[in-house]
Amino acid sequence: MGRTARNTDRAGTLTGGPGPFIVGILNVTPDSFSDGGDFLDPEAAAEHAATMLDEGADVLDVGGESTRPGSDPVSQEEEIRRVVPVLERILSVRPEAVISVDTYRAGTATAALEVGASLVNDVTALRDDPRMVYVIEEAACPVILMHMQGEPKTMQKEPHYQDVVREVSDFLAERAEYAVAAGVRPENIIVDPGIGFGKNLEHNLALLRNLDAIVDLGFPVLIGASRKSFIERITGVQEARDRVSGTVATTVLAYERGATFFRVHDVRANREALAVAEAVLHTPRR
Ligand code: HH2
Repeated sequence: MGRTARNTDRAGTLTGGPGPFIVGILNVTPDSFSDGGDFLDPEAAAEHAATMLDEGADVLDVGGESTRPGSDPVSQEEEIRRVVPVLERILSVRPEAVISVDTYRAGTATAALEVGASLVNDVTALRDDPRMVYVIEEAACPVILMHMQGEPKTMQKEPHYQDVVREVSDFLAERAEYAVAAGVRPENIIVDPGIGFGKNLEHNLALLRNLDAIVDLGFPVLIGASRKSFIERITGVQEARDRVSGTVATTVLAYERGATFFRVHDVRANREALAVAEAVLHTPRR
């Protein structure tokens, strides 16, 4: 059995579990909104990866392109050039790491799976690259399907919905159906409402408030609210790195509403908050 098969099996066990699971963010980009430029060097990236694993991350999500509002895409070659050496370095020092690759390009996903990534995080929910669904099907690996209105360059200009909760849950149901029709196993699907992706403050809050509509689709739900600007709109905290408390609040509330995967920068704070939330929510009543 090759390394790819071994690693994807491991991720499958994870998605079948009850959670909660922490997905630690590792952006190998010069321009990500909160940690851009910090981890471009594979050595620095591997060190940060090890810290996040030690702090309790279950998965590391490695991305080579920023999708922050207004960002420009990079080429597939550049994305692979950023991501692959980092994956190799992390797995050489922490071979047990479960790594997700944050990409919507089939070529990047293939290259990452070949060097030992275990799952794919596609912010376009398999819409951008028609070959992506077949990469997922063949690797038999978990995939995160995320909702986004528009594209990163323009998505925050004027997001508009009649009924954001219904439209996002219908979209995720349709994308999951598409994946299953192409041979992706339903148990390998994780869905994500895409906090901040073509959504204003009210849209984000409506989705968090009514998360049960997405949980009811029957797939594990991932929330990626970490340090995002809607937290600044509420709290006034301008520096992205300082939005930890606001992030933790979304993690705990989303966990209570049924989400089980949390994509975060600050692993320790979110892990501790989830431990307390789990203890409170799961203690049997007398
Ligand atoms: N958010 C970002 C990137 N990838 N993937 C999923 N599934 N869900 C998310 O909410 C999500 C995501 C944006 O955050 P970040 O990676 O911190 O910033 P940037 O895109 O600037 O690299």
